Amino acid sequence: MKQSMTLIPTLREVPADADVKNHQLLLRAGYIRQNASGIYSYLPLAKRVLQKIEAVVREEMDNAGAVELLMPALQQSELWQESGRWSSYGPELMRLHDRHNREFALGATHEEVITSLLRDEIKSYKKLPLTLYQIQTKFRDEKRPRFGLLRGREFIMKDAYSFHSTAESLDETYEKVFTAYSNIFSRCQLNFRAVIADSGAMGGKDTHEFMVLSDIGEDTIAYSNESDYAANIEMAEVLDQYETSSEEEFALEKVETPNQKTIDEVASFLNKNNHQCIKSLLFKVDDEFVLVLVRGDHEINDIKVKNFLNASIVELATPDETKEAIGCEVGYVGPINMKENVKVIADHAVKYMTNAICGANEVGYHYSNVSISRDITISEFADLRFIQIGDPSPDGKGTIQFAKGIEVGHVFKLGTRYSDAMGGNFLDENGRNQAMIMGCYGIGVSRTLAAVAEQFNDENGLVWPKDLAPYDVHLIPVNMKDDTQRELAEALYSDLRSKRFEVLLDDRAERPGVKFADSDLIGLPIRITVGKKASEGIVEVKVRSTGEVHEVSKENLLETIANIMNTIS
Ligand code: 9G3
Repeated sequence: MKQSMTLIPTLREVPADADVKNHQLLLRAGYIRQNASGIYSYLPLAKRVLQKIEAVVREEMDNAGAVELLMPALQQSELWQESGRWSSYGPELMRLHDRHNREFALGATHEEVITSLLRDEIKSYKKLPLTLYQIQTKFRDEKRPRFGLLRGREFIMKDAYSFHSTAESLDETYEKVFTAYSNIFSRCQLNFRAVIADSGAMGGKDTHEFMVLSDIGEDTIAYSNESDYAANIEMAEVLDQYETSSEEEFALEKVETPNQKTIDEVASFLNKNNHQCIKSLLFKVDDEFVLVLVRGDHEINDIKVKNFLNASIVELATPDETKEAIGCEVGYVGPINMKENVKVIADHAVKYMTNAICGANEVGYHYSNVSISRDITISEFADLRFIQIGDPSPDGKGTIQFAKGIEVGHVFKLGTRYSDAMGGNFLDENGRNQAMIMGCYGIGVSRTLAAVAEQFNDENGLVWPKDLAPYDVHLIPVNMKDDTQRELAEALYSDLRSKRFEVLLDDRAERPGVKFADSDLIGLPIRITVGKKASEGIVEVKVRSTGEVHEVSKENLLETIANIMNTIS
């Protein structure tokens, strides 16, 4: 490709509203341009990188036995009414009316569409299992689009859906797709972890997120420093492993704590530590109130509360709701003599507390010397807290560290949540009507491009892994007005292309400094400079990732380029 023929609008300055590396560099190097908040054009260089990533995705998904199709982005609302999600999703689901005033959604995901397709086509277990995937633009009206392509309102996703007559068959496909994902992200040279995740609104159990480790990641990963255990912080299990204290239990005592409400305030006022206090928070769980207790130095994990109580809605009660339900304002709430209609559950760590502090359900008062077994009626103990750095890893190996992650993939065992709701049934080998068992598997393709850009750059610009770079070689004649340089460059251009290298020729009449700065920004793996020594048939070859430079005769050039491409990653 000749640069005078394409569109690579590089920028000198760092754009003001881009505050992470990948966003700044993809804008400056002329890969993307924003059309509206969270909505981008992929310019020619980005389009080529997308094609490279998609090629890797297709190869691995096809190896896993999946078959590609393409579904509509316009989805009739009736399908989402059947699954019940038309009402459960709010403004994030983009909706529109057609000319007949019928309601549609712009596809945020395709469980409804694929299930409605297959319920008409699959009648017998003999047609199962089946794994279908597509690579398509998705629409989600994110409240806060940010970080360029990392969180957009229109983005490219590979979404796959598998259909099974047995749970074992789903397990097999899940493993195959899991392996495909590991291969995909390894081939993209990404530093990723597969982490245990929460299936959220999707229902079903068993789900993993593929997280690229990055300081700008929005998710927190809890991982072991001595094993491959890794989990989304929401899901990381905390072992019920605490020391039982040998402290003598003293008599319960009501103490004045005027205007002392937070754990920190109460603990310091009573000359105690946070871990000697019981944190009592009231939650609205579906339509009842539950008082959740954790040790004062721990945080309640509402996802765990929700999963433990098998609830669909779990929200912290507002101060007013707390006052009305318990008759006392937050800050003095405690579990002792709690009202009959308020269930009390506690994190495992609370079980081991002695002579603890808790609210007295009276403004200005707390209890001290609280004995859990003597003074509190707790209906159940469970793992209800967020794991913390230094906690033992749930697999018993090592201790927990934290890292930030960018979610680039998510695989789910859905079960029959959609086939039940939408009549996705088949006749099993005994002629019985059964609901198809489903899995679904997503990769953020445009997000993966951004994650690669975030991981691969230096102070001068992007540094693409060779398998994803828009071109292999950047061929730069320093002076296009110099016949020798121009002719040698054009000869090398056709030689390289005849050997199937992808070449970007900078044939612009720009100053050398501009050409080299642009070349560093664009980040192709190899740069060939045709300069003063063109008259001797000598060119300079520079490896973008290592900075190494070689002077090479044109006779040896093709071999040199092939060797470099075989050694870099
Ligand atoms: C919506 C909107 C946003 C959404 C969803 C639906 C996330 C939604 C979860 C999934 C699950 C899997 C297939 C590929 C892999 C992920 N955000 N999810 O369902 F209407 Cl606005 O998308 N879908």
